[in-house]
Amino acid sequence: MAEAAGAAPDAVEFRRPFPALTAEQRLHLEVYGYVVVPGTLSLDETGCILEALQRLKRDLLAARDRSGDAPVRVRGANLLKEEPHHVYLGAIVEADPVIAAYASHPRLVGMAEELMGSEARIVEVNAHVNRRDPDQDLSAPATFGFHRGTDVPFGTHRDGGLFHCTFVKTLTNLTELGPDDGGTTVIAGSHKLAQPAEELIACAYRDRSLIHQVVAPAGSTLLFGETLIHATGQVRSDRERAIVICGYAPTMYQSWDDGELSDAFVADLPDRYRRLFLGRRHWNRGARRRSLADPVEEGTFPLPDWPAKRGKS
Ligand SMILES: O=C(O)CCC(=O)C(=O)O
Repeated sequence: MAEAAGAAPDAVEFRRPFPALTAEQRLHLEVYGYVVVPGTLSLDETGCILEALQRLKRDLLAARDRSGDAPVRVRGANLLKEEPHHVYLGAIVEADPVIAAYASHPRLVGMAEELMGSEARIVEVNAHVNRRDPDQDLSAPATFGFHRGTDVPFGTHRDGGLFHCTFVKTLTNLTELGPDDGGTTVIAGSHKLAQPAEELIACAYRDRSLIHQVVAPAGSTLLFGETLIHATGQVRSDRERAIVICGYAPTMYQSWDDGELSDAFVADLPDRYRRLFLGRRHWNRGARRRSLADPVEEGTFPLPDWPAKRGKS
């Protein structure tokens, strides 16, 4: 049976906007493979998530100090990288209610679905807190850990003349990002290019105008599809950078986070969030289609309250 275009097929609907991007934002995404949307979080929301991450980081480092070399988990989260200047926190979705709220933020989910061209489920939630690397020679031309999370032939399709990618991320900076503050770097336009990543990266190092970097006020979200070649930027200032990341994929895909949701968290999930958090054993992709002539769905979609109460929208 044909799928309906546009509308979410959810019976008990988790309300999110569609289209969630303005036509200009969608066009930017089409051309460069990424878009930065300012003000997705209010100052208060940004501050709450930052506090939650700092608390989690402290608790994880304290647990690691107690455990010696044994791997640690705190409220489901783990340490994916731990260096004096860079802590990478994994599987953080249950670590604080405000992080689960971030992953289910209606506008961010709507933005991800628009780029995916399908209904979304959460596949990973993590965060980076980093500072300048004391071993880096800042007078040399910067190099980055460029990578992509899926390949162009397998991970992308076109629909209605627009580019879509099955693996999508929202990266929200919780601290201000000026030009020296290590915002994410990307190779603009690489989201559509099936050439080997090494060749594209070598070209971009020869012509650095191809490397774009996020410079944005705190509470802004970088949206991209994982075929876009990207990397953590180089912090040159004295400021600490903190970003929270949610990865989304179609509902029939698996989670690739290195953690399992706890039974208690799953038992408490209201029906309207089950597909977003748990996916679905069904191959209907819940198509999402727009054209550039469709206006953005306006409206205020704040960070939801969490724990999400049953019956509340
Ligand atoms: O740290 C960043 O800005 C980029 C994070 C990243 O590379 C990723 O999520 O795959």
